[in-house]
Amino acid sequence: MFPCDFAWGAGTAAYQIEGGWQADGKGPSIWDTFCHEKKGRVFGDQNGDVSCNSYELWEKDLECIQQLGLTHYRLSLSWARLLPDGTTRHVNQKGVQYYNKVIDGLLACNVSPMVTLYHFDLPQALQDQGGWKSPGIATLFDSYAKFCFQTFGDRVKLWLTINEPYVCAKLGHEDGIHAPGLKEPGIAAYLAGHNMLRAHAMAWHSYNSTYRATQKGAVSLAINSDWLEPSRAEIMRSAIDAQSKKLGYNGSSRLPSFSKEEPAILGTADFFALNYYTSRKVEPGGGCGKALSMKTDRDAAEVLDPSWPICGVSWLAVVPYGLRKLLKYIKYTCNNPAVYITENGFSQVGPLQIEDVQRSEFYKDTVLEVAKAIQEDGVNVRGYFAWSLLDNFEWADGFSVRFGLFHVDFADANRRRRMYHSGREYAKLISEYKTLS
Ligand code: PNW
Repeated sequence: MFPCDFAWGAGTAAYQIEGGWQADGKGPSIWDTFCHEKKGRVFGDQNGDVSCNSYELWEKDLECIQQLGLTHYRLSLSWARLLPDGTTRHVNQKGVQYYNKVIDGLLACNVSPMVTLYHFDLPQALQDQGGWKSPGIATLFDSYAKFCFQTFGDRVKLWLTINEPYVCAKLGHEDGIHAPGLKEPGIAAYLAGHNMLRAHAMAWHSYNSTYRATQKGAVSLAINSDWLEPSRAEIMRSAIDAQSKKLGYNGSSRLPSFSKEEPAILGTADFFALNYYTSRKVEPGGGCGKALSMKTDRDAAEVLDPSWPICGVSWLAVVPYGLRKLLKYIKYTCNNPAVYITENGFSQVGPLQIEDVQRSEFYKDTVLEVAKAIQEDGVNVRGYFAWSLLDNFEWADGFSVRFGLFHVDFADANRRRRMYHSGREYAKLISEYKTLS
């Protein structure tokens, strides 16, 4: 049912699991600052200072990966661990050694790494110069990317430049609930998003021209998308321009155009990397009149179908069939690309349940939808990565929301990892499908 080289994976991100926030010369990132600077931003004023302590316990993570029988593991690099001030002027060799150990450890167990260069944790030194709002960030990101391709690209063949530019732009620059905590509605998120796409494209071109021939890998960026069922068409460019006109703004000063740069931006993805969690019904309306904001520009309301069960966090309605519909949509609108589902998961809140039957059912149902997308719809799905390998620091929700296939005891000095029932279920699915294919 699945191609024999299908990637069966699970994912994590540096700030969410590593800890070691000041270890061995690492520089501060915007998430260190965001958590430490002010109370009331993160559930229980928690932070990722130690988290799963994967900086020291990475071998334990390798054991978890092997217990699941994964063929692939998605991890992210901490930019500030490698380049403490964000630039290649100073390289932290201890950081390089750490990721070398992890990557070599994975390969020794026959597990292929998929590496994300940026998963929400900008070096604070670069935020101090304007961060993603500043056009110069694209060149700095490109230097960082080239450094990583040069250093790890002999062994890493699947790269993601930026994780979820939308979430980073909107939650970090419009809503202010993620680092860097900016609340500049209708302005900063578009600029940040624009610059993230420029940064991604520059890094892709660097890989394409300098590293592809020898390293033979593939580079993309991870796009999060819900499955939305629209009741009318909406184009971002024209919607923002129309709204700007109404409010007396110049549209392209809010959403910059790529016109001059377009040839350099288009086509800079070697595969489609999709993070899928949930679905929504969409109705017209939902703007807030005169206020400048993404919500007003969009003027569409997202509603939950009452028949969809909500799991853990309020935004996460469980709709496995939405993934199949979205995959089919991607096949037809994006010219049948190779697709990796780089994140998909189901969270748990409240009292710990190791026998998490509901989450086990979720993985079974979802993997079946992926199988149907491949078999019946002919979508070129190349891999599936569960989010997440471990319970970890779930951003503004701290440790109150658990996405792991393994439970992590954050009260235990050794951060004991224990497989959930859903972990066993996922391992079973992988081994069954592997024998079938
Ligand atoms: C993704 N939302 O982020 C991230 O890539 C992961 O780091 C994170 O742990 C995972 O999803 C689970 O949340 C999201 O509010 C953060 O809609 C927020 C949202 C969606 C995705």
